[in-house]
Amino acid sequence: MKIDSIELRQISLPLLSPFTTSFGTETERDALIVTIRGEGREGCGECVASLGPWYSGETLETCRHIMADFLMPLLLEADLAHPSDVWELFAPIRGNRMAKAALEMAAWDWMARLRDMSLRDLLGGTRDRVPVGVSVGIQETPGRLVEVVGQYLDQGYGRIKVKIAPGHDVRDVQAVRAAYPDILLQADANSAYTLAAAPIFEAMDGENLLLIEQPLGPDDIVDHAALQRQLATAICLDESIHSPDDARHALDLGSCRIINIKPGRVGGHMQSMAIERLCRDRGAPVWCGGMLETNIGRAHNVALASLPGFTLPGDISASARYFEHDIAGPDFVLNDDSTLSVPPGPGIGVNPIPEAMEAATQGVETYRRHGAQC
Ligand code: OSB
Ligand code: MG
Repeated sequence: MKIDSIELRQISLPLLSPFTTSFGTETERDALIVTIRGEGREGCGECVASLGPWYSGETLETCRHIMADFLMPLLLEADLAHPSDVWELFAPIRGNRMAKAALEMAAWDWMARLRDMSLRDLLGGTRDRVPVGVSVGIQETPGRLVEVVGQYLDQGYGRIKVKIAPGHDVRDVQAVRAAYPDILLQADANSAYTLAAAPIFEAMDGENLLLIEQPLGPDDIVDHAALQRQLATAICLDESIHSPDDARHALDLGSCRIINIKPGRVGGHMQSMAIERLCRDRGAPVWCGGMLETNIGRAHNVALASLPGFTLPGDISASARYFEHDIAGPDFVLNDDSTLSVPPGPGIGVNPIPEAMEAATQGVETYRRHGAQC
């Protein structure tokens, strides 16, 4: 199968409410939407890098550069039999997993549509509905956090994740736990601490948390292993896991017992599936993380989370949690069992809404295959 053209569209969408983590406050989501066209079909992916290198070293600008100057020339010359070939095709380029993922995932959507299949079926997903929760940003006071959590519980979310950072940790977690003794609750530090902060995590050990996500350095697995030995609560790694090898090393070392898989962070669907398989073989639960995606990235996450190893609720909230006017639809709506339904396809099962896409667009570039008829 040959690709005729690849479009990169930079978009910006205001978030319905600001999202504060240990690395800052986001009030809008900027992203690159990738559209692959060829053989009479098109497929979309979303680059989840941010404007700045806060969560990851990649930014939207480095991704644009790596995609345009290194990855697309390979993809535009390829004759693809299956989207699982894209990861290998990109092997000569090191790192830059968010850039690779955006193109690879667009290729999965495109090729699922060429076969008139859902992405879920092409990936080998086994679920029709995926369990989800909501990730709640840092609030000004523990009281305000309890209020915001209460609003999401009222909407039907069965699992709450609270963001923590120095000054917003033990008291916040204790306040939410005291208000809601029985909910599934977890905390995400986004690498805001060092091993010297172990007492803070020991103080949370009695709060019956499902997991504590990425307490220490963004590439660390050694200190996390030391911390995990001191805690009863499971550590879950997010930032530290870039590949199936990272996942294997972390599980071997005892750095975590649970892994958050974000396809953008690990280089796309193939790498996500390899981590899911490895963790399933080891009996380690995985769940699908989120990057405040539009419905395009969300649809990819929902399809991925339908694989059997994704046994914990994902950070894949309903569309209404993020933006007023998403660039693609139909919206994802929360089912009454705190799940999202996996779209029946074709492909990811959501399509761009041209007017909304146009309104959010900051710039568009199109790259064509030599000799393509368009
Ligand atoms: O660490 O999981 C994270 C958003 C941006 C960067 C990092 C993270 C997050 C989230 C958002 O938690 C979850 C969502 O998309 O709903
Ligand atoms: Mg995280």
